[in-house]
Amino acid sequence: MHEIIAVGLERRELLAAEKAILVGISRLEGEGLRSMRELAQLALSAGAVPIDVMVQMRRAPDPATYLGKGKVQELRALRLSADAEIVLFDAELTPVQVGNLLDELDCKILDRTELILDIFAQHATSREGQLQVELAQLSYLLPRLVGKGPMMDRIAGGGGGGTAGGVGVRGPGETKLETDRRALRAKMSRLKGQIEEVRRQRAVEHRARERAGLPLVSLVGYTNAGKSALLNALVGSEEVRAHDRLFETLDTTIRRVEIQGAQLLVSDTVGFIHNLPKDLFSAFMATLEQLQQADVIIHVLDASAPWAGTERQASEEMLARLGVADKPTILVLNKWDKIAGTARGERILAEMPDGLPISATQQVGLEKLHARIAEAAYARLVPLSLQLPYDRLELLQLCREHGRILDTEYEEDHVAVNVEVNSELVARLKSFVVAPN
Ligand SMILES: Nc1nc2c(ncn2[C@@H]2O[C@H](COP(=O)(O)OP(=O)(O)OP(=O)(O)O)[C@@H](O)[C@H]2O)c(=O)[nH]1
Ligand SMILES: [Mg+2]
Repeated sequence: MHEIIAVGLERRELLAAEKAILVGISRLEGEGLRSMRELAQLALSAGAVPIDVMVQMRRAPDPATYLGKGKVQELRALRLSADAEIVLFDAELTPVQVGNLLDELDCKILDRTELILDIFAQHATSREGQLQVELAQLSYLLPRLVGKGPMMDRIAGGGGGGTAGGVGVRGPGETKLETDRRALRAKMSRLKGQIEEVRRQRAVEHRARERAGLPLVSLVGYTNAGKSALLNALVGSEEVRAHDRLFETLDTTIRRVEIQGAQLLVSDTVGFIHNLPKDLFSAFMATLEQLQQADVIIHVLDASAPWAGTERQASEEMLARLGVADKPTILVLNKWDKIAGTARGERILAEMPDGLPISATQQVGLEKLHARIAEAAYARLVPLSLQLPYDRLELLQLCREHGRILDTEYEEDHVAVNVEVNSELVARLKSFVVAPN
């Protein structure tokens, strides 16, 4: 646990953070390790410090109390002696379980979905992102509004954003008063209307981009894999926040990049996670829809993660659900600097021979990646040899915008160029094409 604490939070945040106990169940010895470790990372990303872990071996959760009765008493004692402010459950709890656990533990409790929702609420910066998160929070809350009062108190109050009040209180504002489901539904449909409005706006921007006719390369992958770091490496700047926290990026960023003499667009998107809560999936479907426009997908994998194979699989499942599994995809094995020359590195290479080892932060392997990107992005371009008269040089600019220029030679009465361009441009250039000899 110490290792995770050390990387996750800065000292200032550490001092202010709430102390959390993590709780899960597991069917086999050691089986829950990956999941509990991820829960610890989620806790840190939300601003809580995990101080203890309790995993009970059992086949299925207890319908009334999630853990068995005796274990709940043990948890209560642990909570008191460790002076923890919050208990985090590695599951989606039912309203009944929540009610009983609140009675027993007498402290704030959150389940995995609420924790993820809380991180999203903290990290959403765009108007659309904030609206989507609020909608997802309300969708999660609505079916849970049955009888038990505390559910409301757990999510209501913070009014969005900020750190006041601690983990799990950045719920939608006002809900405390709106104790009736009808009011919630009305609020949800208002939110949907607002989201529609923002999306219409974005569609306009999108068309503007399409007019530029540049190929779009989209970075996707598990949260914390290094997508934003790779975007920065490709752009050659530090524009996008890359941070060792889950769901650092929520809003899509698109940057123009020049790769091997060609202009293209690269987009960074929200990361994937195992068992993404259903409500968040539909909320972020919209943000991820732009993947359908991608010409090339770069699947960024943290090859140094102990569960890299599982993370790869989770991401591939997401890509399939989004209907983009058939697009040309480049698998990059990122953070290679951490495992180069190790047995694990060898194993990953053997398991994923299609993967390209790189390090986004150490700038290793990027040239090979450039070549792969250019190859994939320009597979659909048509090669032409042209002779352009000096009074038609504006066509060069057009070729640059809708393809790439391979070489140019300035002759006495014309410029001889070899280009690769979008098929739509071929007709306009027809009269300048030189027959290949
Ligand atoms: N050692 C090493 N660390 C890396 C590399 N690439 C990224 N990182 C680190 O991994 C962490 C996560 O990187 P991000 O770029 O924020 O990851 P992301 O995929 O954008 O994550 P989300 O936005 O949360 O989905 C940061 O602390 C990066 O500095 C790499 O090649 N090597
Ligand atoms: Mg990111």
